[in-house]
Amino acid sequence: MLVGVTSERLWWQTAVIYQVYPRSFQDSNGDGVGDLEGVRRRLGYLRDLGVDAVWLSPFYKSPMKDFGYDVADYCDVDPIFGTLADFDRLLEEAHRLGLKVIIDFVPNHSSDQHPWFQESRASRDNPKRDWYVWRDPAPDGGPPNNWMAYFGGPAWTLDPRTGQYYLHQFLPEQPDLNWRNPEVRQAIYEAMRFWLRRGVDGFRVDVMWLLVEDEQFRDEPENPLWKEGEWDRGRHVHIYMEDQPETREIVQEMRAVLDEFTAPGKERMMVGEIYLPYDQLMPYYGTAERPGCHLPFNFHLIFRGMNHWTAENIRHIVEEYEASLPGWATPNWVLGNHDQHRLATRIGHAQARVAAMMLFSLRGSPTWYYGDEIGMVDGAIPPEKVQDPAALRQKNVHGEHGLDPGRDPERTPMQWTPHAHAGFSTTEPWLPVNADYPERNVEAQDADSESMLTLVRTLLVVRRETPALLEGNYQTYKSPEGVFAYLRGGEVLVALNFTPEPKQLPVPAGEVLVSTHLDRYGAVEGVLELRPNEGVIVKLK
Ligand SMILES: [Ca+2]
Ligand SMILES: [Ca+2]
Repeated sequence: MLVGVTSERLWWQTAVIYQVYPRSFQDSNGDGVGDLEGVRRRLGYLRDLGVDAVWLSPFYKSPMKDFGYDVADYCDVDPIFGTLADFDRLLEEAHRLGLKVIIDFVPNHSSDQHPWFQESRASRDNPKRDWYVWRDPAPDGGPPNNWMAYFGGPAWTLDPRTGQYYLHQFLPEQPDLNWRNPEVRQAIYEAMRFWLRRGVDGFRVDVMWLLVEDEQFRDEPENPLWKEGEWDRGRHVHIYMEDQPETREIVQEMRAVLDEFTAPGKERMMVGEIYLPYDQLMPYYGTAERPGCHLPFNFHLIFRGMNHWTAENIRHIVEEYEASLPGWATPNWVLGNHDQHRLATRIGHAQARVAAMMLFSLRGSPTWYYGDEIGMVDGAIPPEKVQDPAALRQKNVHGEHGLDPGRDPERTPMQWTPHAHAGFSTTEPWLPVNADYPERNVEAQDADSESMLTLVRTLLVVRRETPALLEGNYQTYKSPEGVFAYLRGGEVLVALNFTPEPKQLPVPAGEVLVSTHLDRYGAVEGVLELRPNEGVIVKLK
């Protein structure tokens, strides 16, 4: 009997979420930048790939100082990506194909060009003054405290017009909203309702753990591990800029907004971007009585797993997570995104296949980054082509080693075909297409029965057709060194060889559903022979 089955499963509890970075997915009008109409034209590809939901990185009206994570209007589309009508067409088409649409939402900060900030900075007595975080200078005229920004330098910028500093956890062009102000909360919730009324299925909420800062603006303690010349923000331990208790209250309020629009068969959800250890991450789920974030992102494979990609380390991360989760909460896993180096670059092509098998066979909702299904690697970005504002701002820090390309390498255009500009655009794209595109592209891998693309499609078919992989519980299965194995629902065995050596795993009788090598099926009994870098899913008898 299948172990761990819940009586009623909601779509987001097992959904495979596919992240599209709209600038880089498909250009439809020949300006070299991807757009919403381009995404719409590629929805058939995503349906055939077998994902359940599409997450779109920001397409809001924006001066693009941080490529759309600086929002100048929460209720409009930037002309570079299209129009609201384009968005509606995309959404309608996605729903027609059975795909959910999750949009990025950026509530921590707006653009400095947002009318709210323009008003707020106009005078100290403006009604919107308190919509952002303003403080007097320190006695020496410097910033109010020692807080540092993510993208370098102090988290405070002096606005000479009114003689006060404003807070920005990111760029000076991204002032933090004041989440202690109830009017701000209501304005942001109303923007969420704007998209929920249009029909979006949910939000990926940007930097959810940074919404609120310490009310007393205390200096953060020094980080003893930080060394001169390293990342500015690493100087301190972030006990006052991050993960303040009030944030969880706000998350529950956001949940209530989503619940206003949730009906049976029409559940809305949110995924929260939260880079925290498990004990600090779990409270974002809320409680069974008063739930918070549906899926607080579990980034541990990215920031603890891939630096040390061994069966033992990954098993430890999975077991620790499974043990930390409240019984009613839905797990989630992710291997890459627009801020992290590419999966295949970090662990190699052979292990990227093993990682894909693991991601799609662990419990809960996995998120997949565009292009990883064809094994795209980090792009080589010549110094004069660097676009990432974070990298450009850190230039001085990295000056002696040349310019760090920041997050551009993982944002290169999707490689669709072996033709000009990889089928992404009819003109030179905003970032160079990777040099390997003539061989590595969707068209080529579509025709190859053992390609990474075929593997991902096959894994998603197996996942859909195997109830134990969707709903069964997780149980570690005893395995030799270098192998991570687990049972799902007591009846499906996943065995993953993290090494380039052959391995043997004692198993009861079963049948191979899929191998990462895509070349073996049929019965196994007694011993499962794993080839180098091979993962196998076995249905036990
Ligand atoms: Ca375009
Ligand atoms: Ca904040």
